[in-house]
This record gives sequence, C-alpha cells and structure tokens, in this order.
Amino acid sequence: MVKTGLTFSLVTVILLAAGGVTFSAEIPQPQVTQDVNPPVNVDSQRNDPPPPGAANFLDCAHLFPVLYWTNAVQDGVFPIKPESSTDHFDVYCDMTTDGGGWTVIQRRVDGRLNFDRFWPDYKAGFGRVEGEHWLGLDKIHTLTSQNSYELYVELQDWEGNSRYAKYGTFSIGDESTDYTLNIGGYSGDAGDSMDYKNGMKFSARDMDNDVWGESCARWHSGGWWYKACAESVLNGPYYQPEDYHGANTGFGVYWSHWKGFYYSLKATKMMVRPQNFIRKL
Ligand SMILES: [Ca+2]
Repeated sequence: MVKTGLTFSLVTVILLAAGGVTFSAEIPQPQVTQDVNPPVNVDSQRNDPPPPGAANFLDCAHLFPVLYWTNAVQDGVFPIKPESSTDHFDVYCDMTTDGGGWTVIQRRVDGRLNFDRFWPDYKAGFGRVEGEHWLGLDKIHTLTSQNSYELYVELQDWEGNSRYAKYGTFSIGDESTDYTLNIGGYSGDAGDSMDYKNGMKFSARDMDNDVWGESCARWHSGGWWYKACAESVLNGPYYQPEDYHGANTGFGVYWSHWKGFYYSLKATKMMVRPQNFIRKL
C-alpha cells in the first residue's frame, strides 16, 4: 500500500477487507499535521464540520482496517455514525491497546471534569472526547445495540501500576430500561468488580434506580449502575493523593477487587469493541 502520510484532510482508498468485501471510504483524519506520528493533543478544539466520510464508520473498530492499510494507525478523535444514530458524533478511538479498534466511552485522567451530575447529562454525555468525558448513555446504547460488543476497562493507580478488566459481553438497554447493564465474561488482572451490578439500571443524583433504601448515586457522588451499592465506581469524585485519606474521605474512583473500596484511582478508561473484531489483519 502507498503510505499516504497525514497531511491530507481526506484520503480516499479502496481496499480489500478481511472478509473479502471491497469498499471505498473517505478517511477522516484526527489531526492536520506535518508529523507522521504526531502526539495527541488533548486540548485541541474540533470545530470543523465532519468530513464526508464520517458517515461510513459505525465505530472505531470499523475504521481500524482503513487506518491499518494506509499506515495511519494512531489513537485520536474521529467522527462515527452507528447504525441507528441519526447523526455522526466524535469519539476517541484507542487504536493501540489490546489490538486497537476500541471506542472510548469513559475517561478519567486528571480530575478536571465534574462527574457528579444529573440524569440528562449522563444521558447526553459530557466533557470533551479528547480528555475526560462520559460519552453518554444514549450513544453507548446505540453503539452496543448494533452488534455484540465487549468492554475493556483500563485502570491506573498513583504508584505507576496499570491493570485491566475485560468483559466478553457488554451492552446497555435504551432509556425505557433505564439503560440496564448486560455484562459478563470477565478476564484480566484487575479482578471482576462489575459482575455484581449485572442487570442493574443506571442511577444518577436525581434518578434513584438502585435497590438500597437511600440513593447510591448521591452517596457515591456519581452516576453508575448501582445495586446496594457497587464493587466499583469509576464515575465517583476524583482525588489527588494528598486530598484522599481512605475511609475518612469517603469513596472516590475505585475498583475494589484491585485496590479496595478506599483507594481513589489516578486514571480510568472504559471502551467498547465488537466481539468479532479481527485483530490480526
Ligand atoms: Ca435507592
């Protein structure tokens, strides 16, 4: 294949996909730069209208082979349009972790973004996909209902360690189900801190769908799939280490099977990919 570089805003290619289907696609580029391996600028603003090719990609996995065959594989922001979505929207694509092709649905990295929000925010999403964000329950539903999806959860502590939890099955219902969670098939080295909440509805500060007499979302200060309440909460309040004092502070961003209930993590990333994603092209 011809190496196209990254200086063009659009590249048109025709490729033979792994399944033997020939198609053409216009590739939206995440950054306009002269550098063939540009660092991702998390503060960059995306104000340009979507490229014509935006509607071609159902998720980051769908886009991955196109980048692969043009030697343009890199993490970055791309517009996608899931099958039942009425319009395109930007997502952050992790094209390098565990074979790539992941569409990021949640990210905590520095605590700049407040996650203690009401139902409409969790429904629509908040933050900017270049940095900390919640993609939004409607979009997560739209994504995970167009195919069979898996979930990858990446966690970092303050001592430089990383762990992950991968779930072979992940989807959420639509709003009529209060975005009920369907999750299973754990593997990884972080421990399974999501299984307990399988089949649970989503709750936020102003929407109590848990099975506890009080509100888990208010108790934990973040929207999540609570039961009574949870073995992990990745949308809890973010603490710098000097501000966090275990149980005396309360819950933060935690994954109990790795660090316990009273350890607030440095970084989290949740991302989804179709189960039938072909890692080796
Ligand atoms: Ca309750």
